[in-house]
Amino acid sequence: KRLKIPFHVRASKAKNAIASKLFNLMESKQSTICLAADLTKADAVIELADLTGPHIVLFKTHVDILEDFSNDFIKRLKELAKKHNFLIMEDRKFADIGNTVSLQYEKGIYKIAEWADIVTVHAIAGQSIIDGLKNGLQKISESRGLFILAEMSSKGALTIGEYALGAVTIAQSSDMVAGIVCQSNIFSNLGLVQLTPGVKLSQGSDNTGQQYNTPEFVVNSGADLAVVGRGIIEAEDKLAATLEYKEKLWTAYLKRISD
Ligand code: BMP
Repeated sequence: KRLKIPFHVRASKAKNAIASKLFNLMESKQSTICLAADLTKADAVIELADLTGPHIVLFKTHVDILEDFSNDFIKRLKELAKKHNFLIMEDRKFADIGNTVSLQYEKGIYKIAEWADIVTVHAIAGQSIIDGLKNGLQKISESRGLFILAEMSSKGALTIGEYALGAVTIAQSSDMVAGIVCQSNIFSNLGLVQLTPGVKLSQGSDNTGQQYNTPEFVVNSGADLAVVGRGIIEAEDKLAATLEYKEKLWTAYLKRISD
């Protein structure tokens, strides 16, 4: 049923403010792209954000792969997020006990809580990880959201069966959760966003276990937002590639809600 409901209706069902914002952004930009900016130089990430920003809704970072991370990088990225109206997700995949993730979220070099609208979280440690992350937000006044990983895209992933269902239960337990990272239609809550990685124009795999499905396939498997990384960042013309994914994903979404 969730798959048939348009994003603007689901925006009003979301308990998390960031989830609601994502649904509205998808609708207004007619884009369901979460761009995986897996580049290792700050300038290259900034350039990519400026180029693709108007056509994406979520910019996904792995700040720990940057060779020249600085506070200035965050300042520039935040400026572009405002200019082009996209949100920022640090794909940190927190996975420790509450006290540790609270420190990892708020402290250290990256101070993720200060700038990331969204972070990703493994469910392995149980429900208490969400309380830990909440602790890391005591000095933050802006809205924040979490995406809980329920299923991974890689070959042989252990995120199956009971584990995946348990992750969905955890995701539904807190209004801090904006959505679920998964490969299939495993939840029915209208107010949560399904984020699906492993997306390329043709099905296949890379040589380190990543498995790819097409835009149409992932949308029919419940993806609301599709993570595209190398499909765009390794394209000769990154803007043209972004527009092609945007169009294919949006067409599949329109077909999904109308069929
Ligand atoms: P690519 O499209 O280049 O394969 O990139 C996929 C991105 O999504 C990577 O940044 C990876 O960390 C992330 N990801 C994934 O591939 N599978 C998952 O199950 C969860 C992820 O966050």
